[in-house]
This record gives sequence, C-alpha cells and structure tokens, in this order.
Amino acid sequence: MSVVGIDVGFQNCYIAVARSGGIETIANEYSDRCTPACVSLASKNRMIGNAAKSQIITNFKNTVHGFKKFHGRAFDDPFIQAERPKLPYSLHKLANGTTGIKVRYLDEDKVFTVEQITGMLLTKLKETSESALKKPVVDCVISVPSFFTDAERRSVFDATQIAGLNCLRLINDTTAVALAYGIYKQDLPTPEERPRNVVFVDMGHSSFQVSITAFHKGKLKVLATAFDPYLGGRNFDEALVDYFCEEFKGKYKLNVRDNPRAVLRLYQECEKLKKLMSANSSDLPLNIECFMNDIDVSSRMNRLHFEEMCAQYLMRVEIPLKSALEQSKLSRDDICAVEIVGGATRIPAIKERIAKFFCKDISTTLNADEAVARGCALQCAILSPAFKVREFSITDVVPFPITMRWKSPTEDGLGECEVFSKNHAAPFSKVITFHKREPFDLEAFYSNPQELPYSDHRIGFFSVQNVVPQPDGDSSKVKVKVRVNIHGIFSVSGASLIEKQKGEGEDMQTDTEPVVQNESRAEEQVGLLLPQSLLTSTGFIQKCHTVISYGTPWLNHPNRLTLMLEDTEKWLYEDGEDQPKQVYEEKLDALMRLGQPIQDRHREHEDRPRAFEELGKKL
Ligand code: ATP
Ligand code: K
Ligand code: MG
Repeated sequence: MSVVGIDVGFQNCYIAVARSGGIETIANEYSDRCTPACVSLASKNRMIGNAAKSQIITNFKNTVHGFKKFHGRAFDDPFIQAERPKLPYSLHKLANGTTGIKVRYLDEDKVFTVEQITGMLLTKLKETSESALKKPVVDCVISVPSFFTDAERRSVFDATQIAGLNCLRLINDTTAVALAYGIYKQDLPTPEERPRNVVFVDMGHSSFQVSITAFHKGKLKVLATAFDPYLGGRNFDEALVDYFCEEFKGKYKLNVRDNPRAVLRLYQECEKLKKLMSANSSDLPLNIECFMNDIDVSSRMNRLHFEEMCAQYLMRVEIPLKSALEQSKLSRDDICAVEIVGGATRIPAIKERIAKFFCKDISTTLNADEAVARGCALQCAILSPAFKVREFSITDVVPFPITMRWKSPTEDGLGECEVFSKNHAAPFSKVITFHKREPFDLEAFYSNPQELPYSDHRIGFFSVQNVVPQPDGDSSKVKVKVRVNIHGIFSVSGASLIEKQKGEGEDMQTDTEPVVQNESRAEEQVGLLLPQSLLTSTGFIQKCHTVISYGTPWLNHPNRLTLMLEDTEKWLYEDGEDQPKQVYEEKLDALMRLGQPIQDRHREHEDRPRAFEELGKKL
C-alpha cells in the first residue's frame, strides 16, 4: 500500500510520498513538482495540469482553473456571483442549487459539477503518484483550508471518491505544515515542560491562513486558527491587471477587459512581474507583443509603486495574525517561532508585516511550496498500517462554533444548544441525551453566520425515527452521538433508545455535560448515509429501532458512477490496456463500491411488486 499526501491548492498542487528513505515530493511527466490546478476540456480529449495550463489562453472557454472555492457553494452565493464576470468560462446553476461548470467537451455542451472537475484533477495527481511509485495509489491524505466549512469538506471528499482515492484524512493546510515542522524535531519539550508555541502562516494564491500550535514531544495541539479566505497572491495580480488595463486605455486606446484572451495574457504577465518584484526593488519593464489588435504594449513598474497600489491588501495582513494571537491567549513572548509558507509570503511587504506584528524575525525553515504536501504524506504514513513512522498525535480545532436545534411534531420540545464551541478540540465525539416520546428532528448549523466565509450556515438535517414512549407511558431516553470527525466534518453518527431508569425527570432535556467518547481512527464513511428519500422509499425504517437519516442534498451516486465508468472505459483503451491483474481488480473494486448500492436498490425496487403479487396470491 502506498502512502501519499496531496496539497490541492487554488493554483498549485503538490504530491509527497513516503518511501523507506523518508518523505519526498515527486515530479510529474514534465519533471515539474508543481501540477497546476487546471483542467482543459477539448473536442477530442481532456488535459489536466501542465498541459491544461498551456490551453488557458487558446481554449479559454473550456479551460477551468480557480475552481477550488466553488466546492459546496450555492450558485447564488455572493462569492460565486462576484467571481462569475471575472471567469473566462461559464458557471451554471445545478438542480440542487450548487455551482456547475459549463464547457464544450467531446463536441457536446456539458455541465460538470465541481466535484467532477476536482475529481479529474485528483485522478491526474493519482496517476502521477502511481507512475512515480510504480504501484497503485488508493490511500492518501489531502489538504483543505482550515476555514473550509462542512459543505466544502464534503464536496472535496466526494471528489476524492470520484478519483477512486481513499482519503484517510482531510487535513487543514496549516496543521499539515505544523506536522511537517514538528515530527523531525528532536528537542521538543517533555509533557511537564512549557510547550513550544509556533505560529504558522500560509498565504497562497487565494487565501491567507494562520495557526498557533503548541508542541510537546510526540504531539501537537492547535490552539487557534484565523484566516482571511479572500486574501492571496491573486489579489496582487489583480491590482496590477487593473492598473495596466487603465493605463492601456489611455495610452493605446485599448479596452482590454472586452477581450478575454488579452485579460488572461495580462494576468500571466502581471504574475511574472509580481514575482520579479519580490527579488528586485528597481524599475522593471512589462512588454507584451501583439497584445490586442496587433498592438505591442509596454510599461514599467517598481516595488514601491506596487506596494502603494496594494495598500488595501497589505493592511489586511495583520487582522488574522491579531485574531489568532488573541484567541490563543498567548503573549508575543510566548511565541518561539513564526514559520511562513505559501507562494505569496515571498512578497517582501507581506513578510515585513508579519515580522513587525510578532516583533520577531520570521523563519523559513520549511519549504514554502512543499510543506503542506509533506505534512499530508506524514499524516498518511501515521494513519496507514502499511508504514512504520514515529507516532505523533494531532489535535486540531473546530474553526466555527456549531449549534444543534431540535423539534418534535407534537411535544413542545423546541430547543437548541451549542454542541461545539470555537477552537473546540477536533476530531471529537459527544453524546447528547434527549427525553422523548416520539420521533424528532435535529438541525445542525454554524452558530455565527457572520463569521463564515460563506452565506449559508446550515450543516444538515437529521431525523431520529421510531422513538416510542416507555411501556408505562413515560418518555424514553434517547442518546444521540454527534461528532466532528477526522476530516473536520460534522455528523450525527448514531442514536439509541435507552431503557428508562427509576427517578428520572420526564421533561425533555440535554445533558449539559455531554459524555465524551474515545476518538477512533476508523472513521464512519462520510457521505454513505442514505438520503432521507431513499430510506423512506425502501421501507428500511420499519425494520430499525431508531434510525438516523440524513437530509443533506450533496450526494449524487449515479453521477459519480457515470463519470467513473467513462473514465475507466477510456483508461481501458489507453493506459489500462496492459496492466497487472491487481490494478484491474482495484479499479473493479472502486466501481463496485459505488455501483453495488445502486444495483441493490434497483433489485429491491424490481423485487417489491413481485413479492407483493406473491403475497397477494397466498392471501
Ligand atoms: P491556496 O493556498 O490559496 O489554495 P496555492 O496553494 O495554489 O493557493 P501557492 O502555491 O502557495 O498557492 O502560492 C501561489 C501564489 O504565490 C501565486 O499567487 C503566486 O503568484 C505567488 N508567488 C509565488 N512565488 C512568488 C514570488 N516569488 N513573489 C510573489 N509571489 C509569488
Ligand atoms: K500549493
Ligand atoms: Mg496552498
């Protein structure tokens, strides 16, 4: 079994693998350790990664990039609506309200879900790992931003399944970095000593994340996270693009914004210029030949001017740093080191602001591009039974507090309580006790909608079925297990009726001190609980004592299966023509995992009328 970690960035993806010699990042077929998060659909084929990136300008309507933040978002989400006019490709509202991506593929108009697009990207990254390791890759750990909500995490998780990956953990970017930092440190404090507190800062292309983590020998505990989900390298590119668009309007009478190809080219050139300015404070040229209407354009820029233009973004750097420090309740003197990663932290003005805030030189001991992927591979090695690695325990945090509300049809038992507070340890299980005479509904949501990067604060609906009174008419005690799992996903993972004991009150109530269960590594399969409609239609409920059913709308098994079947068919004619038996068996297994439940339900559906008919005959 292979051990793989994948950093799925907004712009750049990295893969790290565990080998006997340690963790290493691997290169793709272009000898590039970075694979662009880009998928290009064309009339004959699809390209992913580097090959897709080279199509961004020529095939701009069908080359999809910058899609990471579409995960789990409603089409009507203000963020999606703000992105739309800036995208060279089209978005489309899907039937369930989420965001689809509309392209022309194989000479047909197609709408892909974002899970499918990320699924394609992950399939490519899986293949890259397989060709480096020369064996099948299934188990992996994948990074997500620490501010990703339940819906976003579920959506990324679905994408991993489309790609046939078994994601052992969705790990927060900054937590992966913390693991990559801590696991090799020989001199961490013993349990009796004061912890070593380290700040991790990651600014990528789309977002800015900060965590403060306490280290002891063999373990790390995240104390606080803070973020600006909308501050990253791309804001700085955009500032340059806006500036030159304006300049070229006057200087060359060009309306650059009207020409998607020109805009895309300008973005590419501005990003190069931005990177050059990180190493050079002198005046630098910008030259683009045949930019638009056969006109060559040229201009100049320097770091000082650039920083002035970007003042509004630079001002925002301090806010999450301050928030993280306040939440951790530490003082600046308690911080041992400030480690920075992510491409955009190479901008000198950003580094300066971080250093100034903590009154400390910043450390760059970690590889800024590869630290996240390395941390993912290390976590995969820890979780995988196939690999021996030093034990290292990780305690992460719940980024946004979660509240549960309940109601039953007739009892006047409407109530709510916060089940996970901000920075509560995660993963974590709690048991909440209700006293009920009848089935009831639970609704989970984020307590503070205004602090979400996201306009929808709902997490999910759950109904606890088949609750009946005790034989003596008293209410029954119902224990409901709620959990933030290893992926940072909330679930109601079980419910059971408890026999009534003497001397207990009859009113509905919750335990104010929920029983804490041991955290287990064997996770419940996320996304495999049956949707409510299926449960009721199969008569499944009648068979069970107490059933939890799931009301989240994000699952789409047939869709996923179709895509996987198409992929496998294509693969069979190409790379799959001649492979070891094990590879075929694993492909088949992956297909069966998705297909078998559908087949079973279909068979049940077919069998039911016949069974009724036979029953009718007997009667
Ligand atoms: P995210 O973490 O937001 O999902 P990502 O992981 O894809 O995005 P990174 O690969 O960490 O992002 O960083 C990419 C960003 O860093 C881009 O905006 C890129 O232009 C910027 N960048 C890379 N090198 C430099 C440099 N030398 N100077 C300035 N910016 C740089
Ligand atoms: K990255
Ligand atoms: Mg990143």
